[in-house]
Order: sequence, then structure tokens, then C-alpha cells
Amino acid sequence: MFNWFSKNKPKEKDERVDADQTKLALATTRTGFLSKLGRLFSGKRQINGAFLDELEEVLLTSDVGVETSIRIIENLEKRVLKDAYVSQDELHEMLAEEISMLMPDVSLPLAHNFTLDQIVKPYVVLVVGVNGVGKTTTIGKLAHQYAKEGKKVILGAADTFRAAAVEQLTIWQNRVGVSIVSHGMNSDPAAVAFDAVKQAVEENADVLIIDTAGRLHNKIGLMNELSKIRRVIAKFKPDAPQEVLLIIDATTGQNAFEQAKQFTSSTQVNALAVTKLDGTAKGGVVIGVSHAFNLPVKYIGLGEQAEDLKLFNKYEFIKSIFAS
Ligand SMILES: Nc1nc2c(ncn2[C@@H]2O[C@H](COP(=O)(O)OP(=O)(O)OP(=O)(O)O)[C@@H](O)[C@H]2O)c(=O)[nH]1
Ligand SMILES: [Mg+2]
Repeated sequence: MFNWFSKNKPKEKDERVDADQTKLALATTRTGFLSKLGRLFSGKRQINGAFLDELEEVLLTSDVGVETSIRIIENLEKRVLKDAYVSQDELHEMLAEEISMLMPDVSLPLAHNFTLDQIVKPYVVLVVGVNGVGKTTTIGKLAHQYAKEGKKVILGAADTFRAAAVEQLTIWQNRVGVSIVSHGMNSDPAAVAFDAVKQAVEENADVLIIDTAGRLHNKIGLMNELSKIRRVIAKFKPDAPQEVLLIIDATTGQNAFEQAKQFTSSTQVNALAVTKLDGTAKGGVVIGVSHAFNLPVKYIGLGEQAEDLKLFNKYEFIKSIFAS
């Protein structure tokens, strides 16, 4: 009856997912979540009101978020006969299935699997998020992956707010061996974006990844700047940016929800990357933000090195949370 894990097991191993590293990185999240769940059990337990209240508490304290926790509880209530007894394994199976259903999958126009064949070149990725979440680092890692696949990659240095931002992107550019379009600090970020798209088209690049500022003088200024960058890109290439990747930092927990709200309301985000999942207990935020904002998680960041960005795989992620 309960076989979510065996039913959803991927048929082929995908190196870009790296199940082992995901499992390792999520160890803290898993331990916290499972030990809290474990405390609800001894043998089998009756699914009654008291149990569901306690379960909701476990989900909330695991940073899954209010909306998603309530939905999971409601769905469980619907599928389990009133006052039936379930084992811990059965509960894990049910939760896994519910979580899986609540998280949207990646679909076009997002290029998945780094196979850009279905997409008109250049594939433009606009990377947004508040300061310090890992935008520039994620861009470096992403450029590394695409370059390794033999793709021609250009970076756009549209975070012109700080000198260090351009420098940091240039370091990554050199490290992973791709091109960059930069006008230096304090230049107009939209002009950088425009020139980057122009160059990507002229040079027939496969991928253009544009870095943006995480902090300006104020929040409204930042949102206006991102809108302007978008408009300017679309003027040159109407279907771009195909990917607006919002970076959230798993360690910020509940704050990530507020950030997602800000950015989704002003920049038409269509994908998520959740960084710093290595060593935080707050992995539940991946589930909550994805569900609450109906955004597919495309990548997870599991460390600071070029190899530490992984393609998100729902099955491996959920398995990493429940596998004891
Ligand atoms: N442990 C860990 N650290 C990460 C990860 N991703 C980024 N970092 C670190 O987070 C810090 C901030 O990363 P940046 O890439 O500079 O963040 P940013 O969003 O570009 O920041 P601003 O340019 O200030 O807006 C750096 O020290 C990164 O090495 C990750 O997945 N795991
Ligand atoms: Mg940056």
C-alpha cells in the first residue's frame, strides 16, 4: 500500500544530482526532522486530533512554513481513516508523497538537464535575491557546469553597486574559463544587461547568466532596477530572460518566505535555487517556499566550491530527509 519510495526511484543515476552529497548535506535537517517525528511514536500511533496538532508543530519547527504545514495536515486527514493506527514508516511514506505533490516540477521554458537543444539560443538566466544569499557564487558554479557541458557561456556583471561585486564575478569567470561583459562599478546595470544580451546573440553563445545587486539604497530602488533590467533584455530578445532564478539562503529560515514574496511580486521569478543547505537544520524551507509560491526548485547549493551546485531532484531530496 505504501510504496512511494520504490515507485519513484529514478531509473538512471544522474551525476548532476549527486544523491550522496545531497544526503550528506541534509544530515542536519534529516536528524532534526526525524527525531522530532520519532518522538510522536512508539510502535503505531492513532491519527487523531492530538496527533495531527503535534505533527503540525513538527512541520512548523522544521521551517516548512504555515501554509504548507496546514496543507499537509489537511491532506493527511483526508487520506487516513479517522482514528486509524499507522506505523512510523507508513507516516514517512505518506508525508513523502504529500510533499512531493505540493512541489511543482521544472518544465519549459526552463532548460533542465543542461540540454539546451529545445531552447532558442542564447538561454538567458537573470539571477536575483537579497544580498549575501549566494547569487554570485551560484552563477560561478552554474557557469562551471554549463562550460563543462561544452556550452559557450557569458556572464553579465549587472551588480554594479559595489566594486567587489564585479571583482568577485571576474574571479569566477577566470576560474571556470568563460567570458564576461562588465562596465565596472556604478555603471548602469540595465546597460550592462543590454550589452551582455547583444554580445551573447552576436557571438552565438549558449547561455548568458546575469548577476544583479542584492542591496541598493532601498528595496523599491532594487525592485525598480530589476524591472528595468528585464525590460531592456526583452527589448533586445523578447523571449528572454527565459529563467529568472531567485536565490534563497536556507539558513535564513522563515525570512526566505518574505524574500520570495518581495521578488515574486516584482520580477516574475520562475525558478528557485536554495543555497547553503550544507550544515543547516532548516532544509524544510525548500518545501515551503516552493509550494507557497508555486515555484520549482531547480538547484540546491551544498557548499562553496564550483562542484557544489546540484540539480535539484525531488525524489533524492525527499529521500534524503526521510532515509534513516
Ligand atoms: N556553505 C555554503 N556557502 C555558500 C553557498 N553558496 C554561497 N555561499 C557563500 O555565501 C557567501 C555569499 O555568497 P555571494 O555569492 O557573495 O552572495 P551574493 O548573493 O552574490 O551577495 P551580494 O553580492 O552581496 O548580494 C559567500 O561566502 C559564499 O561562499 C552554499 O551553497 N553553501
Ligand atoms: Mg554578489
